[in-house]
Amino acid sequence: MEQIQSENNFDFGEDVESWQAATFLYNAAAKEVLTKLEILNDEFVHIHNYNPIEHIKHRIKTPDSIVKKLKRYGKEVTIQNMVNYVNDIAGIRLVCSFTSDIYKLAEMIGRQNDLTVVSIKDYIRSPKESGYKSYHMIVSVPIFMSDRVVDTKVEIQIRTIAMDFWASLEHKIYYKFEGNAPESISKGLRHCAKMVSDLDAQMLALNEEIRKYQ
Ligand code: 0O2
Repeated sequence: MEQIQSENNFDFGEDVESWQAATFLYNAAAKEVLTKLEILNDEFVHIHNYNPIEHIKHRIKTPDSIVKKLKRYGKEVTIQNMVNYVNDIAGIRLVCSFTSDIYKLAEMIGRQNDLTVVSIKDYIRSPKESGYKSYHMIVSVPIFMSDRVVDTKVEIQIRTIAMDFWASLEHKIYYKFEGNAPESISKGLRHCAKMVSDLDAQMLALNEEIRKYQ
């Protein structure tokens, strides 16, 4: 078998077949990481009788969204630039009940020997000005093909149900107003973000109290 290559130095070329090769890799990487996360969740249930993941969503970024992102970065729209600069082509979202689950999961993911954590953005400890909270990890996973191994990136977003609810609405509003929502709406969102943080903190405290009785 050929040596390991990273997706960045894997030659994709610039035709339809190259696009198919790239999407094949991202689909494979998403499947690989999804299976890993499901196994981690099952193991956790087996040992602790507790489910840290409420549900999992995944998607492959649409070509339209990839092009928008490359333009936002001021990059020429090429397959090689997409691979080099767009880190969230394969995206997995883990939705949990409690903030503490987020850090448990992040730690478990970080301990996996066959995944490399490329970067972390903790928008929970440092929320965005809009109020956005979520924990983002870019991991790289080796995809074993018949003649070579290619390390491929996957973005894992981890957040609570409440954070996810907020982010879905904010995402819709962001796109509706193309990033220029009226101040009353932005203010309303910041107010809701505060309520989401309070709700998460109170639910966590309640859950910890309940656990003392078990
Ligand atoms: P879409 O339309 O959801 O795909 P960088 O790593 O700094 O070059 P990037 O990739 O924007 O830039 O990193 P980041 O901040 O980790 O964001 C990755 C994704 O997280 C975004 O992808 C969004 O899906 C989500 N996200 C980030 N910030 C916000 C936010 O303020 N509100 C909401 N609702 N989602 C957010 P895209 O490609 O920007 O968007």
